[in-house]
Amino acid sequence: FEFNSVIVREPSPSVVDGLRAEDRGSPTYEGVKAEHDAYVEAMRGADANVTVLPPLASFPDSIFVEDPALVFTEGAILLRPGAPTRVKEVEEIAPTLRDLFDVVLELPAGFADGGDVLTTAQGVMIGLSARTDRAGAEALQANIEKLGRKSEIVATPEGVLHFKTDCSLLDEETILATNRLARSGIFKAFRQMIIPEGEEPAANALRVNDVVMVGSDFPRTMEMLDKAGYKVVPLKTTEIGKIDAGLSCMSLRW
Ligand code: CIR
Repeated sequence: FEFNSVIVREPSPSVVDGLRAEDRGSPTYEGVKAEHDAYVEAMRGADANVTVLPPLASFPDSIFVEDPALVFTEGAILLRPGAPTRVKEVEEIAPTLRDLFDVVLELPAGFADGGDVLTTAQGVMIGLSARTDRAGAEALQANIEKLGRKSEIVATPEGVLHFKTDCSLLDEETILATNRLARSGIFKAFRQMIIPEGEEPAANALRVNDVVMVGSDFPRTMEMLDKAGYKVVPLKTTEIGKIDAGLSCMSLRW
């Protein structure tokens, strides 16, 4: 959770057409832009150097730069998003990663979204989902090993978009998770904080240096983290939430 550098991409007006599993109404471009602007400010406030990429009108979901690539201090891995409309986002972000990283690996097989990958000090967890298949997860494991890290393949709860939709890292030994994911027992090596019932989308929080960014629509989660001593930065996620996104989705961090 200690990061010097962050990449984000400005939303395009086409973001209103972003993918969603269930239609709860489209977000407005102005609303997404305001949430994104506040996010970039929060990143700078957390002492990260932010590279802001230009909007891509032909890719409505390209604001969610976490999905087409995975980055570590040791190098970057270009992924293959499991949603057909998102596959070519990889070509769009690749030149930036080749500029910024000495080592850039490619996924030789399968599909994998960065939203399914949780990096912890113990190792990298790769969640199988509708976007990340076993071939992609195994190819990703091989690449992660080349970068000198350990990884394991785990399950994402049924009907949940990404593994990290339901969990985030709070510090070296603590995971914030929904009850449905925590129940599976995969976080037994960690201390767990469980999301209060009804606030499940708050599980996609984001620790960056000394702050934890949390969706401001989730007061009970914010209070729980605040009481536990975390420095909570509330950020509005109402509009991006309509297209199944949360706070980790909008950046690559290393
Ligand atoms: C999608 O369905 O791909 C986007 N509408 C949301 C992506 C959210 N990304 C993430 O959780 N890493």
